[in-house]
Amino acid sequence: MSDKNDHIKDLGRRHFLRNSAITGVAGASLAGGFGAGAMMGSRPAEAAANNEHHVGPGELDEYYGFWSGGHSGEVRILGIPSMRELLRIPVFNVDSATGWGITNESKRVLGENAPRNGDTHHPKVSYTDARYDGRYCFINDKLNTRVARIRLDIMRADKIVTIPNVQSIHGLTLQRVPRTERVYAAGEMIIPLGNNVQHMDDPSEYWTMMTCLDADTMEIKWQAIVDGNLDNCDTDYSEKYVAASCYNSSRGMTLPEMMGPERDWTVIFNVPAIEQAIANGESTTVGDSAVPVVDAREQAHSGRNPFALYVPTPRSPHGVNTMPPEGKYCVVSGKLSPTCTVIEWSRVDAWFDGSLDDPRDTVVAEPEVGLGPLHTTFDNRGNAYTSLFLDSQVVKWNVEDAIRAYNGDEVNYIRDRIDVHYNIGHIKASLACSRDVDGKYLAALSKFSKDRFLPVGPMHAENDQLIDISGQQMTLIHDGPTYAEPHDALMIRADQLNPSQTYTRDDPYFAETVAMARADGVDLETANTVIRDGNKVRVYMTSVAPNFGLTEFRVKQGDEVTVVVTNLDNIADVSHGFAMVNHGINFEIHPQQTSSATFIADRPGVHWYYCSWFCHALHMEMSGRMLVEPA
Ligand code: K7E
Ligand code: CUA
Repeated sequence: MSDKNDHIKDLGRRHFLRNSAITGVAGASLAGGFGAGAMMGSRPAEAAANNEHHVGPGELDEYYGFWSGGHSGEVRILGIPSMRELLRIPVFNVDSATGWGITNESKRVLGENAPRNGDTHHPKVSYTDARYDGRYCFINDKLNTRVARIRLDIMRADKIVTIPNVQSIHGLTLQRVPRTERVYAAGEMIIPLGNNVQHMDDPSEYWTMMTCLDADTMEIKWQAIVDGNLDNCDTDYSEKYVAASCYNSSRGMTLPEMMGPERDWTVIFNVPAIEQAIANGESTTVGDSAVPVVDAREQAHSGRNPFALYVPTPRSPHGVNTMPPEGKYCVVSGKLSPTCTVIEWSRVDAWFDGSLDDPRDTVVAEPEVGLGPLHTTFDNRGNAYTSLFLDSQVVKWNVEDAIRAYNGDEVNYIRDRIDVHYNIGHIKASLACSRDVDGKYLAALSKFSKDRFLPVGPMHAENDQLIDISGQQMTLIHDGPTYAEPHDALMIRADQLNPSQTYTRDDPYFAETVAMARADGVDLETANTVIRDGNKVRVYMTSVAPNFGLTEFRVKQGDEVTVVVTNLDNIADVSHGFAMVNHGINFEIHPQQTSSATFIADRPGVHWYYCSWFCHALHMEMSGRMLVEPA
């Protein structure tokens, strides 16, 4: 498809954003200071010549990919390597196809008055012994300061928690061993403690916190007050630490103020020390919240801070990623510095136990990798891969060689570079956040697609690219247009997930609806009946393709009507939908599921309902009438 002229054109376009970004944001100092390795030329990306990665019609993918949906508020599942989109899991948004945000079951998870949009960034799948166990996916909402848990058997969120005392949850990460018992959520924006209006005009009193949730109950265990804005975070491969990058260590309110310092820091929280202090009663609370809070700010401690280690890190650092399979190092990507900072976890132990004094002595390498390093991922051969936002490249570098170079050896740690299209953010190699890291595929989530796809108006597709990293050189094998704006992704092996094919009748997702029926004396599997309770009317019906158990029901104008549908079909993929015309009601009822929605019958007359999921040759005929008598 491409010829030499296309390539020249491509070079002209790809450097546009890089140059404007350097002059516009980072200033002159950012362009300087490159080692010879960093200047090594890159190969333009070419599509793989052969089709060994092609997944043919009817063939199944090797990996599940979990994609954040960004400001669509959802999480998506892709098949890898085909990059076929398999599912969208609505989380913080409203979804008409499934009825998420419309059904009573989803409203119980979302909260009746909670916002119905979100900004999802960092999906994380739960672990047992640092391996994916396929139980849950956790996801943050940067927009409305929430964390959600998605059950991976039914692919629906079952808990959504609003985090108190902070604004904006950005980084999200999980305890890896012995299993995921804790979820860490990094608060980004700084505000006065308790958002106390007395300090509104005094930014020196603005702070944020790291939050720890119990992964089993989704209750908040504790929060730790910290200096500077928290960005991304990751844990080690023990139960001890969570590290977060911090930008805006100067706690500025404007961009020039935020850009001030040459170094910000990586802050590493000592979880056992924090939890011991709380057990000893050495915590406080903030505002109306009952969550135990410890003070991990530097100025709160006269001697060594027992809760947090602040490692000076250049400059507005962004991604934080622990290197598999043993979790020996943590790589912090420099964003406005052309470097990555490599921290050795055992030296973090040494700092907390007092045998190391200078926080910078936890750093064992600081390779120069290119312009705008945002996130780093890994293969199983000791190599790191860093996304370079400004260079629009992925750079592959060897971690042990970078350590040798830091110690003064003449060694080129850069292994390869590949162009991506364009201005990449997150990057993730297959299984790279787990012990099972296998070094086969790398997803590169590019923020701009410009000329890679047919134009569709001012809003262009994003471009999720797939790169084969199994060889010495990286090979681009797929461009995948995607709807705005995925931030992060991860890949787990297909055998590490075992989703349900149908619901079970005792699923807790609709247990409250079942309890409501029981209180009404209704057996959901047999009854097709209408229960009146004052001006509240509960309509119970079954569905079996192609019939609803009730083809009509009668209510009075102004009644609050709750329709409860139980799908008795027991064959995988035979789903029904219940759609009430002109009432904004549509929801899914999958095999053996019970779903319900409540609305006001505010207009007299005939109102048709119909099945909205294609289920049968007589699907169009699967319908009924709500007859509303005038008040
Ligand atoms: Cu780099 Cu929110 Cu993970 Cu976007 S963040 S890129
Ligand atoms: Cu039931 Cu379509």
